[in-house]
Amino acid sequence: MSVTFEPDADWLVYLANPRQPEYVLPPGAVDAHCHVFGPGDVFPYAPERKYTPVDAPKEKLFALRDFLGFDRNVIVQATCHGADNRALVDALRAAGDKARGVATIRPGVTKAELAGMHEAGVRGVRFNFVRRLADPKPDDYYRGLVDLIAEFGWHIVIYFEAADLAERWDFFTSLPTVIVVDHMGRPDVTKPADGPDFALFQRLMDSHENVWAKLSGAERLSVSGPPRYDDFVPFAASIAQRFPDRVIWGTDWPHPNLKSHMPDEGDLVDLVPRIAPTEELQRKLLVDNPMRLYWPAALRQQEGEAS
Ligand code: 0GY
Repeated sequence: MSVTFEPDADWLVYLANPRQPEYVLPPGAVDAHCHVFGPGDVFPYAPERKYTPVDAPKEKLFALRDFLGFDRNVIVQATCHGADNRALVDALRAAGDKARGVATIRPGVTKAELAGMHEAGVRGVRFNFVRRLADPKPDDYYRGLVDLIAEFGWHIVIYFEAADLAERWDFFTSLPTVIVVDHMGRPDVTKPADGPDFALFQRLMDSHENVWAKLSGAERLSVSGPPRYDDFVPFAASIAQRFPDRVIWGTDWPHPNLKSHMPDEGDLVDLVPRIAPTEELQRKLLVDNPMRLYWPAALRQQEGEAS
């Protein structure tokens, strides 16, 4: 029997009809941070979830991908599905080679389960330290998971609040894989982008070549708000220009847990040329870097054909 879920009363729903961005995405662009939710009657939300969303099924994500002009998606397991990755895997299988995934796993996951996820397109795990979304665990818990994924060559995505960085510094900097930091570690964008708070995050990237950043989350970090998200831009632009080979970008669709407004993805895509002002930076951010991380074989093939 299927279960019906009632979304949170204050849940904001993604726009049905975003506008076409003015910025034209380069061929092969990857939306490297987005989610699928449910549908809950097919893929039930996790009992331990901290929020219940409105369904955001794969068909809507794929339609948005095509409308905006992206070629590919990286779908990140959202906390409302806990470590039940069935909705993610279903979306990956339906997308064919057009999507890769980042899963959530727990101790006890079997090698066969990991292999099945790998075969579907999972290439990373996400450790979520944001307390309103998950219950963060001691470092050793995550170290056990790192051991489990080693043989699959997966990387690690970490999501944390700016204040967690100092606290978990030793752990984050000891991780052996590529580390992708969601939403640049959630800086306080009311402070200067060249000030001491954001300097710690820049130091993390500067001193650790395995650390990458997602220059996403304008709609959840900005205080100045839509449509231009002016206060977000200097933060993302500084990282894009300083670490051009270790940045990726995503829409963050369907934008879980926003309370102030629901963004128009056309506005978000139009941030790209302000973050990455040259064609070369844009190509790295949207194509080369995510391809290197998630589709290395396809990238090698393209490069072989071009030479
Ligand atoms: C995001 C951000 C959020 C939610 C999640 O997994 C999640 O539930 O990541 C958030 O509420 O900040 O990247 O989707």
